Amino acid sequence: MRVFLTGVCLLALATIAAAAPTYTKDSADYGGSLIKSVVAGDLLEQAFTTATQEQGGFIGGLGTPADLTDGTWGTGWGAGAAVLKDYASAPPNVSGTPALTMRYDFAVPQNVGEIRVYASNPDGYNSRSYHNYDIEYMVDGDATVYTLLDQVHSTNFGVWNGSTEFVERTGTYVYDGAKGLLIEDCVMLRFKLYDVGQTTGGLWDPFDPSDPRDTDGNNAAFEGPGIREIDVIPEPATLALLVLGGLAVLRRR
Ligand SMILES: [Ca+2]
Ligand SMILES: [Ca+2]
Ligand SMILES: [Ca+2]
Repeated sequence: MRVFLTGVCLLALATIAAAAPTYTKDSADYGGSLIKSVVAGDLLEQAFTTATQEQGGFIGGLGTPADLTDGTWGTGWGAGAAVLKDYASAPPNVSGTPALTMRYDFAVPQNVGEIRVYASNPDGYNSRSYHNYDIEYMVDGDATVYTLLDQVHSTNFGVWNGSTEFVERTGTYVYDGAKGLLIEDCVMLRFKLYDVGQTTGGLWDPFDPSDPRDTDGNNAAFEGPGIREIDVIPEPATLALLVLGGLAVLRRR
């Protein structure tokens, strides 16, 4: 019996050890809905978070850093939405240059449960509906910058919007299913968001064919995504404590 239980424990440990960040791809056509909706009041909207635009930017008049974390999807290309700059990886820049790099610092370490990014193009089928990004992070008491995931992309590279699929909006949901906890004691998150396509409708990676990171044989994507929001959701246990804390406050009144 002891051998059996030890085996079960080892299996459980192996399962835990095998846990790793992964993500779900989501998309919907005009009139449709994504599985998840933009969240207001998540960790990127707390007062103690500092947002820094480290590199890149937006198409003039079509976005600011605030639009990425304002808790709204936005209407058309108005407030709440942000179109990232085109031609980020084109000469004189190098292959793989992000269209925008945003860094968020937490004054108080946070337990992150899930990260979500959403994009859409309200004007018709093309690559601005897609998105592609890297996530880096730091934890409390450690100066190392870790990579959580690279090239989180909303559909497969090479898919063509308006022919192989018809998509107005996309979402990616990053999580660690085995633990329910994605990053413990997180003090910094960095998002490197890339251009996603060309003037028609494909999703391309941001690397030239000469770049060893190239996956699709196409030149670097040069059309920016229409980002709607970046949500960072607390892990469920933290969320439960927040709810319990809120209930305790209510009871005291
Ligand atoms: Ca939000
Ligand atoms: Ca928004
Ligand atoms: Ca490529």
